[in-house]
Amino acid sequence: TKQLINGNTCKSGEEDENKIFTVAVEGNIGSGKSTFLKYFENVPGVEVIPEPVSKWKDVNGHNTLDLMYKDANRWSLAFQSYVQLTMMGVHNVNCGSKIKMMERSIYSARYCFVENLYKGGLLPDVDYAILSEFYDWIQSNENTHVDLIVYLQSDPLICQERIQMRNRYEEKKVPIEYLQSLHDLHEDWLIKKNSFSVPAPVLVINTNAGISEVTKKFEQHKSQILSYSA
Ligand code: DGT
Repeated sequence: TKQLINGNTCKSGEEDENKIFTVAVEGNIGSGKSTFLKYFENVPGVEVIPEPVSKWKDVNGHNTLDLMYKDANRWSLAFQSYVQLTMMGVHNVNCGSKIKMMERSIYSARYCFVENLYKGGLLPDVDYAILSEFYDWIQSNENTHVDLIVYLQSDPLICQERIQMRNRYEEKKVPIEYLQSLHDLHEDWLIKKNSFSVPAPVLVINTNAGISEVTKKFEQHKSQILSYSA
């Protein structure tokens, strides 16, 4: 067994690593990634690896997610360095299942979140340069291969409503401008394809509707997603 970044363990070694089909689920905050992953958690042959948010909230007793939201200027470099480290860990997990589904990836951390902080003036030039060099090193030396990106596309106003409803205290003050800008960065990257390289084919699922309709859409896309890995 292998220790996962989220504290769970999973089998490794018996399956040929190359046969694992990796799906990265991308989308804005509140776009429905957790609902998507919850749906696929019970599908045979799929291993879901959640985003390491719980680690970000407890780095030796420090809640770095909260620190970042409270004072991004001060804490973005520390937070994004840790996100990059933990995401690299998730990319490296080699599960016994045929399909590995991960929430976000090292790509969206760099292309959407780091970029957003930098463009918003919350990440100084030098911190941006360090994170970028660290990211480039990982790309050259580590395996962060992804076979498919599922992009959950959602209106930023709807994301905001969902964030308000779930009421995570760290996210209480996330402004609509932040969500709009993150949305635009996802769209530039995955739809317009005019910003950063896209590491895998993209399947777009619109998640503006309510939970039951969105779950139906996930159901409809299930066989398509499973067939990609066949
Ligand atoms: P969902 O299920 O689509 O509503 O997704 P969430 O909100 O459970 O998950 P996600 O990935 O959108 O984000 C969890 C929190 O962590 C959220 O407050 C945004 C934040 N976050 C995730 N990745 C990064 C990152 O690389 N940088 C920054 N600054 N924040 C991040």
